Amino acid sequence: GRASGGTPMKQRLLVVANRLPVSAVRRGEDSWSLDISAGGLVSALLGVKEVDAKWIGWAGVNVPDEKGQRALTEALAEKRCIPVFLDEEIVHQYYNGYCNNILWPLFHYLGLPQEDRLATTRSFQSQFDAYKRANQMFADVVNEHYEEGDVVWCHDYHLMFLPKCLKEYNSSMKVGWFLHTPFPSSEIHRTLPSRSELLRSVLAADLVGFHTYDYARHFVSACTRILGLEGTPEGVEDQGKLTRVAAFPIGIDSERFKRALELPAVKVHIGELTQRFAGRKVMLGVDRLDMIKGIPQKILAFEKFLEENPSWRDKVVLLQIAVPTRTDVPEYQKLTSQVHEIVGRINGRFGTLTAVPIHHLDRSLDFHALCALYAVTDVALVTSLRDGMNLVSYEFVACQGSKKGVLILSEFAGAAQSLGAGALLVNPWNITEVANSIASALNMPADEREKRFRHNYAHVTTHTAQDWAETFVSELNDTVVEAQLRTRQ
Ligand code: ADQ
Repeated sequence: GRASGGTPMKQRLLVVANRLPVSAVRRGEDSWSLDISAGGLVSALLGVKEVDAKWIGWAGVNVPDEKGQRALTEALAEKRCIPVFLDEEIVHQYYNGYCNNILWPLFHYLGLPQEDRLATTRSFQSQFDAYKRANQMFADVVNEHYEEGDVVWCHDYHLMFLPKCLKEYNSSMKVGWFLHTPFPSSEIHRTLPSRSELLRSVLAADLVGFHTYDYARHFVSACTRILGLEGTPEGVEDQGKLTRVAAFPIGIDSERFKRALELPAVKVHIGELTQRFAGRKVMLGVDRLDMIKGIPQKILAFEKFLEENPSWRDKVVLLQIAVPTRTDVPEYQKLTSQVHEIVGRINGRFGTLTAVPIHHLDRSLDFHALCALYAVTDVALVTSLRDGMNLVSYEFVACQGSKKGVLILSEFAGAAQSLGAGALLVNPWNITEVANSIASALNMPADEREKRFRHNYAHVTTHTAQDWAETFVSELNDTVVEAQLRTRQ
């Protein structure tokens, strides 16, 4: 469209995700302080010049009173954010329950919850009902703010029911859905009691996107085998209606990392770290503390490496930075103590009075500290058991301009498809293989490191988050136009 002045109007994009990219803290009855988190998705969309993006999602806080809701809505409006208010009960059932306890483990091949089967199957239905109710609440807010011509981009496994709700409101709405996790083999998806309803709802979208071609293929197989629909090279067809399915591998804003490394404060920090670990090679792990990241397996592999390579014991250090997430879920608490126990045992076994082999931190680092750490690292260890993409591997590569360190990467991370030729790929379940890869990485000659780095660096700097967002949005526009042409024929 065009504004009255004749200047082209930007297309409006409504980005719908479970969480808004802000953290909100209540300061008084009607005052809020907001902190925008500059995560990947935010910087990706800031970079897309042709669209005017607004965010719709949950602010992560319970606001039971109307006055507080009004004040938060106003404060968020300045940040181009629109809140969806979810009460505690629905957060418990929808977010902690259906999303994090059922879909997240299932999509990462960890299966459905096994303990207390009866209780699980009984609560399963109520959790799925809450999931649908929550998705409907997101749809209500989208519908309220939707204007003709807007593009609506739904994100992730929290909102698989959303495309259907949106199309029920308005069948001409342009709706895209993107999954940030893997989509598992259809044999895994088949075990989900609500398997068909979720697939049908996602198929209501015009465009469905995944990180890799394999995930897209799994999704199409699930639709053909479970729903009996027809898979075509373009996507999935249901009675003449095509849902386009494709791979859109995400990237990072690599320039932001390069710029950070030029800052005086970051350079000082790099100098300090270099001095602190002088004479030792630095190995690094940065993960959310989640089962899927394979943190215990990684640390056990490092132990095996120390065991078999005594000459390396005082020449290498592993820094494992693990941000706690979902801390109210018992499984995550168990994982934390398990990791602490293993780290303690290994430090007791191989530490000396002046040095320990593993530094484990249970917290997140600010962006500049993270960049400095990436820059001084000799070997990064990404050993996810499953991971949609894994951006840590990209961020590490973006910061290695001078060091040209080695990336050890799980073959079960989506990033293995893009960085596989430059990384040392491993099966994270095979502790011996990972230990051997650590030895190869530490002993790798400079020319081979350089060659591998060049490959990865070229990829990370040319496949950015901005390209990803632009490609998805323009493909969504094209898909809708093609569909209109087809129906007119
Ligand atoms: P995540 O599972 O969160 O994302 P990842 O892609 O690695 O995994 O992104 C994590 C982000 O958090 C990175 O930007 C990283 O810098 C940051 N981070 C992690 N630990 C940190 C720490 N200790 N301190 C500071 N920052 C930390 C999901 C999917 C992925 C997919 C992304 C994007 O699980 O597979 O790549 O979405 O689609």
